[in-house]
Amino acid sequence: MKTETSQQKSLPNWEELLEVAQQNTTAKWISRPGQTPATATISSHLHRLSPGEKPSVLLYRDTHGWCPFCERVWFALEEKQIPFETELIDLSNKPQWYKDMVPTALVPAVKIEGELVYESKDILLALEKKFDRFPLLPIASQERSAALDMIENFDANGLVKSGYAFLRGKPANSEQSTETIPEQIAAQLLNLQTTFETKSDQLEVTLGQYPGVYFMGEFSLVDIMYTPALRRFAANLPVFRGYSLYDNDRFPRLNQWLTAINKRSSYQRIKPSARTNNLIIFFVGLIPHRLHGVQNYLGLESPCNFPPVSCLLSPVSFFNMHKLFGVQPIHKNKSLSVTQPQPHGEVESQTEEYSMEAAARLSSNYQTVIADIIKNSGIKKWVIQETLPSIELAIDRHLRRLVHCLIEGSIPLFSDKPVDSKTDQQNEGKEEPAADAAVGAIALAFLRNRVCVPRDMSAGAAVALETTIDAMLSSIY
Ligand SMILES: N[C@@H](CCC(=O)N[C@@H](CS)C(=O)NCC(=O)O)C(=O)O
Repeated sequence: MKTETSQQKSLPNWEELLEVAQQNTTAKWISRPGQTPATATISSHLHRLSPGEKPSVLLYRDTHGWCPFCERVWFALEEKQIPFETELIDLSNKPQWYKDMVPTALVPAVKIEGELVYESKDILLALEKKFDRFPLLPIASQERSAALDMIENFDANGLVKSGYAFLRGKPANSEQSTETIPEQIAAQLLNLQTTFETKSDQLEVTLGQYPGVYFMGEFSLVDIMYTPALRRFAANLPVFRGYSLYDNDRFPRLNQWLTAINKRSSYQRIKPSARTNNLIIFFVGLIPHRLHGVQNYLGLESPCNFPPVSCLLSPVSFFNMHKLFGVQPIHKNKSLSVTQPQPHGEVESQTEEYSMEAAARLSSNYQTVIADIIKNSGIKKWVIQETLPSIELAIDRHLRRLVHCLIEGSIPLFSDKPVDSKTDQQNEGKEEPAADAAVGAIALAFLRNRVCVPRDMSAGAAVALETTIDAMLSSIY
């Protein structure tokens, strides 16, 4: 990154920023006017279709991109390079037609050439049967049946259940901790940890059965089955239990596997960031069986209020939920916090493409972002109606600086104020630097913590955004 120089101080307008950013990113999103979220990622392989040809697969998945079962199907579709359309289902208010159509009423579901398939495992197998390009099951019959066994026995082996029990600090299926005395709680936690470790030892053995990093040697549906849960544990356990899977000498193969999955190119647009995975656990808490479909039950504001680049919850809901069900992050190690961006071993490479994606996402959606900051950051309480327009302009300018720096790859210094005729004319030289910095600090910190991955942008783009915001914030006063 270079430092912002005087030549770069003239701030472009939003249209100019959007144009440059869009020219430099391949990440594509479609608009969903009047819906929430107002944009959605699209299949990376739609361009394979001839003009006018409709994709043969329609994927129904959750609006916020939190569902680990949808993640499996989405991953397989990208891996097999199948062009597909997506329909987002609001799990807090499932449409009647969806409940009528899918017997379980759960996501994911797909239509393959109009034929409905539901349950993530069955969808993966159906896709495999229908689309033979880029096979995700071994060809050799013995290995194929071993892979099918592993897929079939995924739930029965108890690894995922033991991981979530350890994370919740409560035995599976219990709402209350069975213990109340600190020593007993600690003993119970140790028990849960031991069970999880024993299950993970078995996984380590399974990973060693074939040469190569993946379960079957070559990447397969078995890896896809395990990806969402294991990546969530790798992100959540350090924060909530002080327990790391990465760099854990006990699980060298699992470490190699996690690293390989994280880098797989088909996974880059799909994967949640560690930060999003932790925020989900922190805010939503863990409810057995119904991990993510719990918004209404918890009395949240309607998720329809969530703007597209934004996310999680209002501060009020945050505290209520946190008290009700949330898992507490531990503070034994001060360097760990719930918003810790990436666990060790999962640091995203910073490429220009990611910075451009973040810049494009923000500049295509800036009005919603500004409205979200004003509505939900708390800033509104401290300003009188007459000053609101100038606050809006100041936020607009801080966000354009952010996007400008993402595009330029520069480190923004707050003291180096760029010329911006729009706001400078309005303020007629009356602007107070500290007041302006206060608005910038609120807007940028709020935005950084609201981005939800992969819903709002890819994990790589979110890291580029966070890094640039952090650089801006560190020079703000
Ligand atoms: N066994 C199902 C589980 C799917 C599932 O639990 N989906 C959750 C979202 S993560 C859901 O649809 N929840 C909505 C609800 O419980 O009403 C599968 O593998 O597809």
